[in-house]
Amino acid sequence: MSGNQHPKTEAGRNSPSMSAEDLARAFYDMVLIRRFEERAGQLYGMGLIGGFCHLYIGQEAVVVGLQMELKQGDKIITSYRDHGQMLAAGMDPRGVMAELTGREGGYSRGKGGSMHMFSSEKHFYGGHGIVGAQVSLGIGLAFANKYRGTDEVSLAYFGEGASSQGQVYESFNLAALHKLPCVFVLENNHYGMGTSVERSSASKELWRNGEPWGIPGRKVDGMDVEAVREAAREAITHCRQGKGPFLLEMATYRYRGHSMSDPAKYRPRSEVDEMRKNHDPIDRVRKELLGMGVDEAELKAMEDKVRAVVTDAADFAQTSPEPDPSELWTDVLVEG
Ligand SMILES: Cc1ncc(C[n+]2csc(CCOP(=O)(O)OP(=O)(O)O)c2C)c(N)n1
Ligand SMILES: [Mg+2]
Repeated sequence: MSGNQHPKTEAGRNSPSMSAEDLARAFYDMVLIRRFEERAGQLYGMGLIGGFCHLYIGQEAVVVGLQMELKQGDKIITSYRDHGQMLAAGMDPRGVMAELTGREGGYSRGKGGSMHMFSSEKHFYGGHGIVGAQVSLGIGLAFANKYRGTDEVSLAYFGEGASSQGQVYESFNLAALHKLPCVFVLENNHYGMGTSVERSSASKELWRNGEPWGIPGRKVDGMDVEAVREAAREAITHCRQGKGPFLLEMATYRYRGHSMSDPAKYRPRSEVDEMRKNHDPIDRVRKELLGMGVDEAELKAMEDKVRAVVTDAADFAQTSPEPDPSELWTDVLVEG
């Protein structure tokens, strides 16, 4: 298994492996997700966002590193913890934020909310609230790639909690049987709601969960965007070459609660603080860029730009009108 051939991945890679230009791009994209999510949290607190809302803060390096290896036409599908994927795919922060506030300018015209947004233009297929369901849909997307004779790949993101769902294994079987170009991205943030992975999974090496079907796997430090990108290259190349699926276990961490209501009693505050202080993916890249001689002012300029983008998105999300009541009758039925 290729996981055994990469003993360095969890312990750390030879750094830096990206150019300053690429690192700066990753920095910008991660800061955008972080600030967007912080603002969404504020709007939620102000009562402007209703329903479920799951923030991606802490996990930014996973999606940004993977996205850097994708090309036009590659497809992405994920769970309800989906804002980071949307922004990394290049969806408009205005449309995403306005969907959160339930406004007309949102991606689903205010009718889907946090968990139900799509963009066929950016090949983003949601946003799914049923734990594990997106994995089966993800291999469907991969099947379409193959059926159409393209070399496009599909990324199916899911959590370590979802990784114990039966349909994930059915998907592994079909994907391996038909050699579907699907990268299974298992985001191990160590908790499924309030249950730690130690308490929910008998398998302790999740990257090996595809072994019975011959699916190669690799464990990756998901707090390190460069390590993520390196692993993404290997997995995506494997899929593009028609060799079938690949499983990446991303060791990551969410700083905030599972959703906006979370008792936070299942882990000590010190554990969260330790991750924030010593393993933050944005701090890591900031240090690397400064070490490469990039000016502090350049980083500040990028952060200012992000702030402006997020403020603009939040303003739009509060001024875009609420959907007209007649919208209740649109997009609910597709006539055959
Ligand atoms: C089929 C199904 N079972 C249970 C739930 C309730 N539920 C919502 S999120 C969640 C935890 C999933 O954890 P994980 O897969 O680790 O993803 P994370 O939230 O950490 O990103 C559960 C059990 C659900 N939405 N769907
Ligand atoms: Mg989890």
